[in-house]
Amino acid sequence: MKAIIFGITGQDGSYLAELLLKRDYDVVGVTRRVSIDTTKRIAHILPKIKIVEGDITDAFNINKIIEEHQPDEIYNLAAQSHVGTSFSQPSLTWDVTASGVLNILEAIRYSPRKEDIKFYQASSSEMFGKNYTEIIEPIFGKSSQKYQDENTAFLPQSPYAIAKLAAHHLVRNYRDAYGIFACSGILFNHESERRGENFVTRKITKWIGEFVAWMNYHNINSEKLATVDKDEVYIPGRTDKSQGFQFPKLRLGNLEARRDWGHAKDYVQAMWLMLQRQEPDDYVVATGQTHSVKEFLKVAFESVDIENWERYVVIDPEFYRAAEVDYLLGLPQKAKTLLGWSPKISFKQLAEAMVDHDVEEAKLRRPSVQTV
Ligand code: NAP
Ligand code: F7E
Repeated sequence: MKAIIFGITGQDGSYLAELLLKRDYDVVGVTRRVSIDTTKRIAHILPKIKIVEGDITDAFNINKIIEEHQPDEIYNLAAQSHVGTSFSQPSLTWDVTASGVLNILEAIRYSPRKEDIKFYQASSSEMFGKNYTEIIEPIFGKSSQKYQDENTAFLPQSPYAIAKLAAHHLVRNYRDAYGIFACSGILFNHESERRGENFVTRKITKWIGEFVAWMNYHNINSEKLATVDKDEVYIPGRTDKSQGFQFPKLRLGNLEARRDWGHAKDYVQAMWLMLQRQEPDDYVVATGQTHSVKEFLKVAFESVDIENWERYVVIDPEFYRAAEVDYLLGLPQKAKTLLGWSPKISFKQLAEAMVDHDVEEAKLRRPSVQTV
């Protein structure tokens, strides 16, 4: 079997490539030309992958790649995937995240091998935006529950979500109109040790890693922290505060937002399973649990024995969004029943694994212990 992965250098692309290699696929990864090396996440498997240069906004190029490599499966994970950035770069977001998908679908539509190609599109829970379904009967042991599933109407809140929704409808339309085996996975937030550093979970765990390394470097523990003012954490050791050891606090936006967070390793399994079914379809992939950013902060800080995370966080309106998605909780019943899929890694395990990884990584950058 041969698969093409668009977006192989991203978080999900790296885990999916590992999964497909384990299943003896020939993996072709499409990377765009940039001025620095973007293959860090797949460096360990690079010799086993065929890398080709391509950009999903270039229709001719995409067509050529698909014709040349004759894949059995195509996974489109490429996108401008940051919701905040989509407010400042809506046009680019549209070109990559919506039009790019059309380019791939058109290439499949006119391919002489159309019948033999299965296509996966990375749809997103952001498409639900402000909407949810509410039931009053007991579910999950509670008397009422708000959730999103395949039947919940979409109400996107950002240029990213609107581009993803356009792509989602294109996939459905090309499936109905041209009989293409095309599936959309409506994936809720999934994170990992390889998550991009400007998504909230990784931003938090990277900060913790650097902070722990900084404390170790200066040979201090949390009780020794002297003054904590608005923007910096200070440690005594010099004559005045301006010369004392200091570390910038963690600057975040809306801490009340709730997300259904799972681990990316679990979620790429669901992508593959969708393409192994007899019929193409769309599936919600989620854990069925929701947590606020505050809850993530608590679990992440507690995993390095810091109880009072509030002392280290500054609310910075720069990270607020023009329109916010407040609540996401996915019900993955269809994926459980039809794909036999369920997540293995819990919220707490996810946060702890990310913190452990970033503490270790920061240690390598700041290895020695100095005495104050
Ligand atoms: P990611 O880490 O941001 O990776 C995005 C990938 O797209 C990167 O490989 C990037 O390449 C590539 N890319 C961007 N623009 C491109 C272009 N014009 N042509 C070709 N490739 C391009 O995203 P992720 O977290 O792995 O997510 C994978 C997909 O799932 C994305 O479509 C995302 O929108 C969607 N999704 C993610 C989540 C989540 O929680 N992670 C949830 C739902 C849906 P570079 O390395 O060169 O930048
Ligand atoms: O934000 C809040 C922010 O950027 C989560 C993408 O993979 O998942 C991801 O989109 C929440 C939001 O992810 C900061 O306002 C607070 O409410 O980590 P995020 P996202 O927007 O949910 C979906 C499913 C995708 O499809 C996307 O591709 O956290 N938040 N303070 C912050 N967010 C960020 N980034 N930075 C902050 O400082």
